Amino acid sequence: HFPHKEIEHYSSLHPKARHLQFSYGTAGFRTLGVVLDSVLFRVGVLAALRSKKLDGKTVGVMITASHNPEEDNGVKLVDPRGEMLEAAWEAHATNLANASNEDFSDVLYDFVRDSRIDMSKPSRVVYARDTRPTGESLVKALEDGLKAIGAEGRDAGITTTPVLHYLVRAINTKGTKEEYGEDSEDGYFQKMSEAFRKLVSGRPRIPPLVIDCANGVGAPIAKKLAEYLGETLPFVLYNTDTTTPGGLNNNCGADYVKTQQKPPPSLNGVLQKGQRACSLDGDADRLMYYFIDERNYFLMLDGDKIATLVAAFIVDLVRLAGLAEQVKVGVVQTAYANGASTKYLADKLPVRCTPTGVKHLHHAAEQFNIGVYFEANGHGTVLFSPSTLEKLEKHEPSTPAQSTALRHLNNLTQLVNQTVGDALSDMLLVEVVLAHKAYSAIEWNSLYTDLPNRLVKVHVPNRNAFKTEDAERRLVSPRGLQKKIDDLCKRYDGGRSFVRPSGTEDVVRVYAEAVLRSQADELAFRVAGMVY
Ligand code: NG1
Ligand code: ZN
Repeated sequence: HFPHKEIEHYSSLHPKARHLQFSYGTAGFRTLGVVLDSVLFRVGVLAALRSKKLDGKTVGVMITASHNPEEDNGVKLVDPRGEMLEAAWEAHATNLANASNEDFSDVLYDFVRDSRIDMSKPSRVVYARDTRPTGESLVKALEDGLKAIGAEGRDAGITTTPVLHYLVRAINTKGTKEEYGEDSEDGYFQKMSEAFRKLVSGRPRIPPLVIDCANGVGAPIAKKLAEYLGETLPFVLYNTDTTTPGGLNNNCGADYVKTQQKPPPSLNGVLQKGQRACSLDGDADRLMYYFIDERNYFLMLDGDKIATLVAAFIVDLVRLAGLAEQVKVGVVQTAYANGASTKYLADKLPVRCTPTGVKHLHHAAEQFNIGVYFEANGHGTVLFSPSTLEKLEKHEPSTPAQSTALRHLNNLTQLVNQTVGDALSDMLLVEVVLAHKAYSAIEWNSLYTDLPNRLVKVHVPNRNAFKTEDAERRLVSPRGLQKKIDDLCKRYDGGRSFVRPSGTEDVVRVYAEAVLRSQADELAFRVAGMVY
C-alpha cells in the first residue's frame, strides 16, 4: 500500500527546479530559503518514512539556518533519542531531494522497498522553525510531505533547535524509566530551571549577565527562561528584535563574535569592565562568552574556555563524590581548538580530537563515562553515559562531602541538555561553575592564555581536491602540500596550521596559531597563499 496518488498530488504542489542540486551535509540542507520548498516537502516525506522504519517512534525536523544570514534557511532531521539523523540516511535525503519531479514517486517507491519500510506502521513527526521570514511557508511544504504519507504531525511552533531536540527525546521516552522530562517547552524550562536553582542555592547573588540574542529565536526563549529563573540569575537581553527585516545574525550573535573577535557594536558602551556577556547564535545552539578587561581589551571565552571550565569542575566533583575510579571524564575537541586549551586539558584528563561537525564530537563523547565536547565556536554539551547515570543514582556516599558532590552531579545531569549543544543550558552550566568556584570572568579567563590565532577562507576552483586525515589536522592531497605546511610551521614559535575543505561553504579554511599575534596572522596568510 504505497500511496502513489497522494505522493503525486502533493509533490506536484512542490516542484523541484531542474537546475538545483541539494546536499544533506553537516548542517542538513542549507541554502537560500526561497529555493527550499521542494526540499522541505521531500524532507517531510522522508521524516515520516524514518518514523515508520523506527516502528512509529517520533522523529524531529528543525527548520533553521543557524548563524547564516537571514535569507538563508535549512532543515535537519532529528532521530528519536534527540540526536542527529543516522549517517546512512543523509545519503537517502540527498537522493530524494535531487530526484526530478517525474521520477520522485518512483525513486521513493524504490527507496521504501530497498529499505524495507513497512508502510502499515504508524509515523509521527514533531517539527519547529526559527524566526526566519521563509520559515512559515517552508513549514507548509513540510506538512504537505507528512500528509502525503499520512503521518501524524506535531507543530512545536517557533522555538530553538535545542528545544526541538529536547522534545523529540522527551516524547520518545515518555512513560519509560529513561523519561527525559515533560514533552513541552514548559517541561524544558521546568527541568533546567529547577536543576539550576538547586545548584546555586546558598551561593552569593550572581551579578547580572548581558545576553546578545542575535535578533533570533533565542530572544523569546530567553525571555521565557527569565520567568522560570526569577532572581536566581539576573540577565539583560540585547538584540531581541525578531521582526525588523535583515536583523538576524547581523552584526551580532555568537558567530559574529567568534569570527570578528569583537563584541557586537550594539553592546558598545553597555558592558562594564569585567562584566560577563554572552552571545547566542540564530537558533540558540551556540554560545560565546566574553568581557572587557581593566585595560579595555576584549577577551573571548569561547567553546574551548567553556569546555575547560566545565570539564575541570566535573572532574573535581567526581573525585569529591568518591567516584574517580569508576567514572572517567574525557573531553572531545576538533582541530580548531586552541592549542593552549588542549595543553591545559591534557594534563588533567583524556582529550580526543575528531573531524569538524557535531555528530563526530557527540559520538566520540559517548565513549567516555562523562564526555564533555565543544567546538571552539561554542557548540557543545556534556554527555553522561547510561551506566554513569545509574551509578550516580545508586552510589552510597560515605561522608557528607561525598554526598554533596554527588547531589551536584545528579543535578548537573538534569541541567545539561544532553541531546545537542544548547546555548541556554550551557549558559546556566557556566553560571553554576562560576558560582561554585566564585570566579569572575577574569579568573575564568586566566585558567590559561589562548594562543593568538587566525582563520582564513580561501576560494579555490575545486575544494574537493583537498583531502584530510588525522581528524582533519593533515592534508593527504594535494600531494606535497602538507610537507610545505609542516616546514613553514617549524619557522614560527608555537606554530600550528591546518587546511580543510568546509562542509558548509564552497571554500577551503586555513587555521593558524602561534605564540605571537603577528606570527599567527603571517602563518595563516602564507599557508593561504600556498593553497590558492
Ligand atoms: P565548516 O563549514 O565545515 O567549517 C562550520 C563550522 C563547524 C560547524 C559547522 C556546522 C568552523 C570553522 N566550522 O563547518 O564548526 O559548526 O559549520 O554548522 O567554525
Ligand atoms: Zn546554531
